[in-house]
Amino acid sequence: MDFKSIERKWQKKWDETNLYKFDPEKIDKKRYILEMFSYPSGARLHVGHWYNYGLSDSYARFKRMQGDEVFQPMGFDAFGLPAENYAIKTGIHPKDSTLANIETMEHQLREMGATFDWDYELITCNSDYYKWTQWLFLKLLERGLAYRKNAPVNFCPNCNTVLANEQVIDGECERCSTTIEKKTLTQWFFKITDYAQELLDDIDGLDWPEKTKMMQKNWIGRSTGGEITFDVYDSSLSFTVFTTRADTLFGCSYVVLAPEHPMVQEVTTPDNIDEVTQYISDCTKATEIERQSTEREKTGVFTGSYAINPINGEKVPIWIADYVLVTYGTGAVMAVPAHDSRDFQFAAKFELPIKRVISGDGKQDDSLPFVEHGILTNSPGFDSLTTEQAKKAIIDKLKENNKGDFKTNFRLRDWLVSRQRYWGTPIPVIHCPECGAVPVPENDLPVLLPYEVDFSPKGTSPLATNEEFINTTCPKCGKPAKRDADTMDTFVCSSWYFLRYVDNKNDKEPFNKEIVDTMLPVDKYIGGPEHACMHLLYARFFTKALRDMGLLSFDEPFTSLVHQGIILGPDGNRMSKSRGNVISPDSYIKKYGSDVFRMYLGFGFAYIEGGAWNDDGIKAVHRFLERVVRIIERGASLTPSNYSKIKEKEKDLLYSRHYTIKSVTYDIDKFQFNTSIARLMELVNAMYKYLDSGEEINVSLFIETCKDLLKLMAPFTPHTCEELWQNMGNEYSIHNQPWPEFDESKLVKDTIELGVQINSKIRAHIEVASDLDDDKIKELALANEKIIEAIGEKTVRKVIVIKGRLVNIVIS
Ligand code: ANZ
Ligand code: ZN
Repeated sequence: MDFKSIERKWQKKWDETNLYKFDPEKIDKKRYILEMFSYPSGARLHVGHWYNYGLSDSYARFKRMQGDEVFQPMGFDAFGLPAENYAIKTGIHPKDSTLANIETMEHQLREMGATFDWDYELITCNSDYYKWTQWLFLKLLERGLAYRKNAPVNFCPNCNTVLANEQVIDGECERCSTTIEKKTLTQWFFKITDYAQELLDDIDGLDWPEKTKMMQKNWIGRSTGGEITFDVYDSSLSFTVFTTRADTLFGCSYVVLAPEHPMVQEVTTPDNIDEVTQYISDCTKATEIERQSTEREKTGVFTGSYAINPINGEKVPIWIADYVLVTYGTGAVMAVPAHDSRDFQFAAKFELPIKRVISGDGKQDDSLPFVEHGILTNSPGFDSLTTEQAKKAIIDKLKENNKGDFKTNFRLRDWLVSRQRYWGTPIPVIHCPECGAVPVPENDLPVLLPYEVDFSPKGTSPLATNEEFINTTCPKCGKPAKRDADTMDTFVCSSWYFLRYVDNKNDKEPFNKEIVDTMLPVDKYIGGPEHACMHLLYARFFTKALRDMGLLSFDEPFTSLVHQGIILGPDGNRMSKSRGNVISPDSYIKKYGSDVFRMYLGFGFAYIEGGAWNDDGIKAVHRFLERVVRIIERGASLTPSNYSKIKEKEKDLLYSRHYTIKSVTYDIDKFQFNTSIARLMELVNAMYKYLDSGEEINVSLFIETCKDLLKLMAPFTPHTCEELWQNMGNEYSIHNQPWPEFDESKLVKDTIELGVQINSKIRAHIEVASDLDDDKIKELALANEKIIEAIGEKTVRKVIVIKGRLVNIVIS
């Protein structure tokens, strides 16, 4: 059979008969299956696309046959840097290149023969979508969840743009590897930190990979401790430190302010001002990650001032050091060198006192900080308390004098959403010299992204160069005003698209509440693990914020999540043009057809793991499909007979059939496509064995087995199975057939094979009736020739039967 030639025919028929249209009437059976938003890149679909979309479509097809009303939409996350960078390089407008790319991608996705319902397509760079992104921005603004502040930002001088912390890898731009600079700009933020606790609490209830849940928890980074206030000696100033180890307060031998701490100038004495100023200007380059590294050589300067330890009145020096971050806690720490590694390194370098206050039961080594919990010592009034007890007792004591309190901190920061770039959703705010930042009235949405813009990088927002766009009037006072020239981070577009899919044509609101409440949460979300901490967290935040605005009534967007693995190049490295290890699916599809290619991707890799590309198995899959074609042809040509008695041989076939149904059903559900396909291959072997046994055939049994085989294969090779199904004379469409059920009673074998071990080493196999009792089994095992020989002169001490598996004979 020419697998390639039947594809178009069936795709057309599926389209014409609306086979995969989602039917909202069957809402009680809905199953929302979603692959993470795809970026319309210029190249043709690569192996990764096929792997992600092809196999998650197989899962969707399986669920459909199980009777679910599957909702599987497709769309494009169409704004973003790559298109803009491409435009800067080639002069081709981002809109033109993006829309062209989308068209090619749509076309190729259709050729895959997937069940996407294109009526629900979304394209985020179209104004009917980004109008609602702007609307949601205004809602967040209204709720105080969007705000503007001056912030030190990561600036890439090459891309000429601000980057999120996550886009900075080892101090370099994730895209172009240029060293990042710090710059202060007024930026828009979303207040995701308001939801830190709930985002953390709800993780445990999600059916997500454990590793991803752990990463997200660490990213949110809750830490409980206390805030302690130190007065500056001989001054009216005071500052507060955050600590998770209040129990070590007696061991504090100096305090540190971050170089950016607002009090630095005030506490620095005239003698020290030059040195401090020099130090601050030197340390603007390091990233936060570098600054916190224990590997890095510690740096710092003394301010000339002292602070008072509130627990014992001791005078301790105030230092400035960049290992303390202004963005975490209070931007100041109490340093306890005896019990903290970074403080220890710092104290060693600057010869500051190291005072031990936690005893480690002799476990400590004086040349190293003791960072574990233990028993307090050198802490008058608190000695012999445990770390846990003292953390509470010391804060309680400080609380009496208003010098401390309990405090929980999160690592999570507010989400910086403004980008000084062109190709994104314009921020719907107008800046008026009189009225300040004024939201664009809802009726004036969308704020259209103008087409004619000079987007070559100049270090300022490209939109500011378009006079017509930027100049407007204030909606409040009517005087001349300017539009916000920034656009939104594209993660904003992808934080709510799963809500828009279900009601994508709504022009009155972003989505209808009743529709989202019945269609969501997404039942199965499939995508790469690289999104663990950004997209997945942002989408969860949006869902919770919109819930609190009354726009929807569930708490979490994605009930169940699966990460697919990555197909690497044949050399085991990530595929990339520069490495020259990119595998294109095109030639394979041309040669074998999309069914063979899809089934091979399912068979050749463990879906969740992925692996290096290797096409050894693709011929085997092709041969397998040809074997299937032949056996179905033979089955269809058998003349029906009256013969229907179930004989021994047929029991084997029945067993194989039901065993395959059971395994495939279980395995596809777990995204274990490779093992599912291996079981299908075994079933086909069993079918040949039966047909070629030379005995009379139970035709109706055989035909039923053929039908089940095709149904079980239909999710992987949809075109081929449709064709063969028709060739057998069955009614259109195989994809509307119910998924086969297995019969547990057929899985009980009359006879079973048991391994016979001597001293735990397998020596022989015996075939016994499956209901034989243990004594008879022992007798048979001991009567086996190989066993008699192996025992030889030795004495049998014990014979143990392990039900259904083996017999172990202990000899000595
Ligand atoms: C005294 C102390 C003694 C500390 C000790 C630790 C061990 P997590 O768990 O990450 O929340 N710290 C607080 N604010 C900081 C900042 N802005 N920059 C750098 N370090 C900061 O860590 C909390 C601990 O990190 C705090 O507890 C503080 O050092 C430090 F034996 O206070 B600790
Ligand atoms: Zn105004």
